[in-house]
Amino acid sequence: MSRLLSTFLIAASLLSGTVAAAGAAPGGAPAGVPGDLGPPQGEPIHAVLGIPPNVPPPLNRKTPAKVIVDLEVVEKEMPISEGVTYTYWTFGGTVPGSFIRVRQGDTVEFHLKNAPDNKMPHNIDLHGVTGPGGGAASSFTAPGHESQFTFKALNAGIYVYHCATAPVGMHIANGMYGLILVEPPEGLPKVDHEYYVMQGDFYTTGKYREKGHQPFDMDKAIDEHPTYVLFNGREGALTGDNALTAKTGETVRLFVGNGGPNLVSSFHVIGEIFDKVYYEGGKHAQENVQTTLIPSGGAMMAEFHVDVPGSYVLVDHSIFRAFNKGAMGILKVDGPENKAIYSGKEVDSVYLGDRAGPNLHAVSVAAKANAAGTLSKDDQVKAGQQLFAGTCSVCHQANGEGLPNVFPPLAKSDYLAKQSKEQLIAIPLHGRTGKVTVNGKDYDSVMPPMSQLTDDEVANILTYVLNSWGNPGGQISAEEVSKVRAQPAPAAAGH
Ligand code: HEC
Ligand SMILES: [Cu+2]
Repeated sequence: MSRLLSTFLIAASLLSGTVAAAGAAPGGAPAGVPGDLGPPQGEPIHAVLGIPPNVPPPLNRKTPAKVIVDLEVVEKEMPISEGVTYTYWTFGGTVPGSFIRVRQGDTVEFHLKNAPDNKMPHNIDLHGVTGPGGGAASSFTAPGHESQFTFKALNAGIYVYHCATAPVGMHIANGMYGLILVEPPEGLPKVDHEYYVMQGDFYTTGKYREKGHQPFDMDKAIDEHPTYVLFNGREGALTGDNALTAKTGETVRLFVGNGGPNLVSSFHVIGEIFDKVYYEGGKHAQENVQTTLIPSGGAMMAEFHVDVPGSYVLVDHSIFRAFNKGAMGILKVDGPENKAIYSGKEVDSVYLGDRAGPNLHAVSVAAKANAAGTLSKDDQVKAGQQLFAGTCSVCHQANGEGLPNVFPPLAKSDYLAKQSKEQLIAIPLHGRTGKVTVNGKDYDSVMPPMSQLTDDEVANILTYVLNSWGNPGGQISAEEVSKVRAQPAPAAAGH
């Protein structure tokens, strides 16, 4: 039995006494409404809201209270990826929205404000509310207005809230979702860290990582064909300097929701096993879980202890979403090695490539320079170096030397030096198969097409390759790549 589990059982048995006592209190639970713990007691309390990935502190309250929640809808432009911006609609200025924490039996007075310079009307449907529309029916709010409604939180659990104003899918796709935790009367077992993570799928007119401002694409959304699948609304929200943290020997509780609007998440943490998962956000826990399903508009709570230092990667295990659409986060665990459990060696570079650190800075510098019309060869080389590390180095190696008999060298490659610009651009776009002789050695293998790269990414990578390791130099522009992309792929490159 895990330490966490035994702690929980002790806590539960101690606290079941408290619950019974509360039920027997004067003016206690009226008959007939399960979950009602009686009228609110004491002065009204203003809810402390959690800014993701943070969760407000445990309530440690023994009686039901009146809790006032103030939540403001803010429409604003924010980065969705390095050098890419998106106009989000938010609850509280962040995606996901502010984390709300109340106790079962609380009477919640909800104030929804729609900021005056917003363009759209909004409302809120909280899945923890018993009542029509989960509050949506009472909270339609025009820009510059405020709505108020009150509900009693009858069921303990972790619940999604979201905007439900037409077109509902669009409001959700723009980031209008968050979580509300209704603590059981006895509270949750104590842990060292609680974190707030929410998955969402995003639909932009441009490709994944295509630079500049990207508008919402309704057709892609209807086709359920996301450009990005993200934790906490932005690529890199939980990696590099933004990684979640813990120390060896500590316990962690993750509240993970899925805003959708379309995808179901196969939520997994690479290298960890969840001691407990309160699946679907409800009362029962499954133990020793590897991957748990989180439906769109659903949530779960996972508890585990960390024993071995290193980086644990949060992913949607529908794995293209992790590596090609952004659904990745990191829990960084510090502490002494525990070789009896794991021999050691970092997982970062194995799994993450360029996403391991916040190292795409040069890429956004190049994107900005490109937008301003001042892009220099040097900008391209620097951006290309970072992109090469994430895309090409796994085979051709960081120093361009390749691997004998398997991956040909790009460093001082006589084959590369002979190619026209068009031929060179076609290699990453269409891949390469068949026999090729590089520096006197024959290779007969397959390089897969990397057509997911944008025009400027291909241009920057090739400019970097041309200007590195003694190669002949030169410069390739995004326009040149775009022209080659528009041509039909050669029937079989290399034959
Ligand atoms: C999955 C492994 C893999 C990745 C990733 C990869 N390549 Fe290759 N690359 C190969 C193989 C294998 C060949 C030889 C193919 C053949 O036999 O025809 C090759 C050939 C080449 C060649 C021509 C031969 C030479 O050495 O000059 C170039 C240029 C090249 N790759 C560039 C790139 C660039 C740029 C990237 C990143 C955008 C990249 N490759 C990513 C495996 C890879
Ligand atoms: Cu809305």
